[in-house]
Amino acid sequence: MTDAQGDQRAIPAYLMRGGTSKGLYFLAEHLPQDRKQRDRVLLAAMGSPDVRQIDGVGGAHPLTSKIAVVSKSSRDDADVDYLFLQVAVDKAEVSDTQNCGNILAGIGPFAIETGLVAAGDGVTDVRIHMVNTGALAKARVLTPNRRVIYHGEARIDGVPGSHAPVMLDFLDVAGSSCGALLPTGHVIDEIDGVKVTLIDNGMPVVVMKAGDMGLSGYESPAEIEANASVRARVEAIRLKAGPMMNLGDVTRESVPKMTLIAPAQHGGDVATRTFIPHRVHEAIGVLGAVSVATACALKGSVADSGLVMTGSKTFQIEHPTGFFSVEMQVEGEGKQLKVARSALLRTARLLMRGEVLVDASLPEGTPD
Ligand code: NQM
Repeated sequence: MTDAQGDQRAIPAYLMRGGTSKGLYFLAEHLPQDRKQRDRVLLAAMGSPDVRQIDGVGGAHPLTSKIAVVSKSSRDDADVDYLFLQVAVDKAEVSDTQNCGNILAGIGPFAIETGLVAAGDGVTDVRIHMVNTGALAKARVLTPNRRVIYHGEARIDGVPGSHAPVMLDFLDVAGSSCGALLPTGHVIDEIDGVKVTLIDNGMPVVVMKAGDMGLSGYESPAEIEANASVRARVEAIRLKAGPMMNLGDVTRESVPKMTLIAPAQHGGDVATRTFIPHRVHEAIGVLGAVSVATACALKGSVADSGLVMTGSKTFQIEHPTGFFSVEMQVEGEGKQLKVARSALLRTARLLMRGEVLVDASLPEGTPD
């Protein structure tokens, strides 16, 4: 139940960093079930639409304007259901078309903190049903003395300092948005004269060479965002890729993501700059990195690493603020490539817990 505080409504919420993103985490029962009403509440909580999100808790960037809605799972093979919602910053839009592996990193700790999952002594595995795509993930959370800890020695690029590790394992994310790992059935397609690999290993991504856009691929996100002609060409390719990837008209959608690749500069496997899809990521999304790593393992793709993949390999994806490591286990090659598993390390931290306040005229939550 949510409480009215004078003319404001107080809704229990946690503010958490998940990987390199940040957002509000809610128990589903504290939000209206009706989608339109829920979205009105979330827009108000984040302060959208407004480029500064000044009247809400959003951070004025897509990476800090994110929502997790969590409940006990309806599935036998999962502990919790996690619905991810992207709240647009400058538009009154809330989208459930994409998943988010960064916010996913906070789901295990949140589920334990809120009592949805009982903490084990030492380590707790939380099985997460990712409602947006129907896929499953497993998060391994450190729980010495049956308490979540956040401090530790794990470092991820894009986040200062070190924290407790959250290991994420994906078993069945291939084709989870587009119906197939290679939605067009091809390893390479051509759009507007540019060779692209259209791939979905948990996130629909268009992989293409930065050189084909007239870029080195080592520019900063700000430099790329300032280049109006590159932005327009990338967006034109994205709009054509959407229907080819079984995503329909993607004009108002946050997928597919657009990853420009270049030869690795710092000893990794590939350098990346990723449009998500209009701002350029300061790093790279989690499932976005998994999809790019898969393209690297895919013989004949635009990102083909030239390595003969047998069993498992850890791919080092370079991005504007460092590296993203993805451990992949694959079988077969080219169009026959099958992904057995992908795993990676994230960290998360509970930043604040309490109530987020919205206008009391906005709808109330609906307890089960
Ligand atoms: O790809 C940004 C992020 C993401 C998504 C985006 C993500 C993922 O960094 O799984 O994590 O691509 O919108 O949070």
